Amino acid sequence: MSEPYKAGYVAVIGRPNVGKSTLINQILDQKLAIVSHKPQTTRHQILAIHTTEQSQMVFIDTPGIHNQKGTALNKHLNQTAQSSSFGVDVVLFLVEAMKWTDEDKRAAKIAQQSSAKKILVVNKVDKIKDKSKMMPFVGEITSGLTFDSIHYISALKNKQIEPLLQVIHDQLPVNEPLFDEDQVSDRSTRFFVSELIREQLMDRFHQELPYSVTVGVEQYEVKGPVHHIHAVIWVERNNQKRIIIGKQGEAIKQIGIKSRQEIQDFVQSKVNLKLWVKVKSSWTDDIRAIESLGYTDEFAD
Ligand SMILES: Nc1nc2c(ncn2[C@@H]2O[C@H](COP(=O)(O)OP(=O)(O)OP(=O)(O)O)[C@@H](O)[C@H]2O)c(=O)[nH]1
Ligand SMILES: [Mg+2]
Repeated sequence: MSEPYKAGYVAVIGRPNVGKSTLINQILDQKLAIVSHKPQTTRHQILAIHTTEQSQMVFIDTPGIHNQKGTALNKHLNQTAQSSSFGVDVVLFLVEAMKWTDEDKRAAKIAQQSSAKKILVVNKVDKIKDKSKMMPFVGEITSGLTFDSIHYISALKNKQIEPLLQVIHDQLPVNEPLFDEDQVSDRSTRFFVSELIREQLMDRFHQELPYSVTVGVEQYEVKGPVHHIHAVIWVERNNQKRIIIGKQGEAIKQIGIKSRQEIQDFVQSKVNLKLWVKVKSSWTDDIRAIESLGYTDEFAD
């Protein structure tokens, strides 16, 4: 007799930069969640749906849990991460091998409050030469905490992911699939396009630009084999706009080229991308900004 089908929600939580999004992309074998070396890359909760013959795992990628106070955005990020650990079947609590910070402790506390099955996932083990140090490390961080199992993986190098998936499978309830089997996310293509552009911005300007930079897709048209996309990069000040545009538009040009490549990979079609940079507070110069800064990266082979 075949095993009954299983399906459920799996929240992936941990402090910024531990590799949550990298792990989810690796499991789905698709770049759904943007990744960067800078903490607090993920800003939105994203569902990533992994469907096989045996089960459907609905992963929830969350913003890293952090200790920074202040802005509404920061508070919102923590709340998003926290709320996603409730009402799920499994919590994957990610830590980085040999690193245990106050932010990890905070995230651990949130993980522990969930009534779900809890799996401790020690990521980035590829960075550790002397693996014998790992046992005492895990002993230290788990004191006072309870986990249903512990796994050592390298999300980046795709190591030990299969055994982890097996354990997640074991913990899921017997259930019909929750989503269509060909659906990979709850987010629209527009959303992913804006995220891929934001990833390029984070990559290039991680020192200069604040987290408040956002990207909006204003127009998305599929004409024949080509996707025509207009997107706006929103900044708060004119000097930020100047940075993104760069000398003679060189910076925005590079952002456009790289973003277009990423978007083409994602939509599996040719893309014609137009980018604009706009300052949120000065609506008045928008029209002129559009005209003077409009940049077309013509699709080339
Ligand atoms: N060496 C190594 N690096 C990794 C591994 N997993 C992730 N990284 C790197 O760690 C950095 C952060 O990865 P992300 O997946 O963006 O981390 P995150 O937990 O989603 O971060 P936030 O979205 O900011 O909370 C990136 O530079 C990844 O390439 C791993 O297994 N080994
Ligand atoms: Mg992330």
